Amino acid sequence: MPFVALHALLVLAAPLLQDQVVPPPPRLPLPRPAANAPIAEANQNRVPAGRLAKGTLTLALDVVEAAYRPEGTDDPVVRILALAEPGKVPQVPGPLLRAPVGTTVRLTLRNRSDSALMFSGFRQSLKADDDTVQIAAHATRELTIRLDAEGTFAYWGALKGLKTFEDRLWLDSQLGGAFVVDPAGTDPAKATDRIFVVSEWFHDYPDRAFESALAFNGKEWPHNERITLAQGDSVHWRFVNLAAIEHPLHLHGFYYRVERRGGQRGDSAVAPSQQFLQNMQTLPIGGTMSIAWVPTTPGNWVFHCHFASHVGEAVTLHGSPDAHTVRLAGQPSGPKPTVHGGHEMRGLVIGMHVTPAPGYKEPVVAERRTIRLLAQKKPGGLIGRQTAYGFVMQQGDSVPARDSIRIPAPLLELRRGEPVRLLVKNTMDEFTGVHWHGLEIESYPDGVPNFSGMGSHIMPPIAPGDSFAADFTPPRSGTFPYHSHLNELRQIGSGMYGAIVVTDGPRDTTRDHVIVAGGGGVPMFHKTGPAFLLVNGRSFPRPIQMTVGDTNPPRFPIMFIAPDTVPE
Ligand SMILES: [Cu+2]
Repeated sequence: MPFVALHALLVLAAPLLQDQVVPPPPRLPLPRPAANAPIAEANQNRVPAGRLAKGTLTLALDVVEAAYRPEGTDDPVVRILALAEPGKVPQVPGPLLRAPVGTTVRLTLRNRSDSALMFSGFRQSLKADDDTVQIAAHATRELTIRLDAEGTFAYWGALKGLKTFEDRLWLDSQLGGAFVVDPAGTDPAKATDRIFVVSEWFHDYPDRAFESALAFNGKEWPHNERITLAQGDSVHWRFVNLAAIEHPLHLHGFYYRVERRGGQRGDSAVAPSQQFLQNMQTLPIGGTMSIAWVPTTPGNWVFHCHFASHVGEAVTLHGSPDAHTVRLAGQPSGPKPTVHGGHEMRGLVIGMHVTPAPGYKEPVVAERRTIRLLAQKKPGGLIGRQTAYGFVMQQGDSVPARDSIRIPAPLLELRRGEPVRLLVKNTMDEFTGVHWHGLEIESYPDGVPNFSGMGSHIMPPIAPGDSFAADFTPPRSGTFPYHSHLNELRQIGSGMYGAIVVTDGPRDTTRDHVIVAGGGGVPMFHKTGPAFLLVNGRSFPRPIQMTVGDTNPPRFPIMFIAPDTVPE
């Protein structure tokens, strides 16, 4: 159902075009749960369901009417069907099925709801093609599943009669969970990996309006679990995407390897030679993925979906905190941004605290090369008279004009191992923060306002008129993006992005043709077209000159940062 997400964006886009405090979107009537419906608990997927003994996992799952609260304790509650072990609180995502390979699962599935349902994933053999299980309202089915393949799988239910996985919307959207088959001889109760299930509750209304909640393990940022990790300990995470849209999942500060990849038809190991170091991988619709990484630097870090709308207000039921209270310079006494242990991101974000190893000391650097960047706005600077947002570099003492910006932002040419200070001054009338994407640096300069840092030393949002010094030493050469990390849909979408090229030695500028593609206006998917995607700042980029037989052949460091899903 990707088209739905695009509609979501256009609804969001309209009010963002005005350069003023944006009023909260109207609250649409939400399907209310029955007064006696139990509130589902967020399932952290740490405790396997059922009873495992002598090679048999015996469990029962009931489908029940429930209430779902994806945000905080005072926030909206909506109606869902949920899965529960008998006598226990229903869970979102559904109970974790986990056992070693070779186990036989004896599952009693009871439908206590008034809806006829279909389940997928409870197939007789994990090597076989998927087979579905139909279950009438108030019926019970006894199922046997042979766990004859290792990996990360999913099971999910839907209202009977739906054609595809993506047709699930709100009532049946939280029927599903992770299904993990461990190597033979392992005890699932002792597993130290973590499992994150993505699910989306989505209700559409006339005129393309919608309400949506998008969460890892049933809760939205900032209301979800903070993960504590020890510096240097290897981390293994599994992901299951039960939402009807894919998610580019980005890890700050570190690189991960994808060890396994799967989907509704199975799960397979990625050959070690193909396990590239990466900080972003798209989790497809219905897909699974197992990643491994090592948090080598302490502090606070985020792992999040890189679609701006999936970490924004569009995917919440508009509970706390209200992202629309960001203060403007003209209203210094106005409401402060509401911050619940985090910042203005919402939705698909996992926050981590990496505790320092004994004796860890932040690097002390005597001298740094300083690069001055100004974060600025230019009213009417984009196609459609939208305000352009961007950066400009200050050379020497001459201050660039307040509305001078460049899209893409100035190329930052850094040397591997050379300490730099990126001094960002915010001349805009709104907050910002800048993230140096893919650079393995300390947490404080990483650029997530109100979260990056360690202990009580937390990076603030850069207020209008303020500056922020991001001090770091790039440890790896390559091409990296830098971009806003606040109000991403608007700020990145309107131009706050650029490339960093880190080299080991002098950069051969006669050979390098840096290509930076990104947004040229807040995404408005009902007006798709080249105007909203720019290549090197232009709808129709200039051709690159090359010479046949050149002994110094050109290279193309390429960076692409669309703020959100690209129109089809
Ligand atoms: Cu996403």
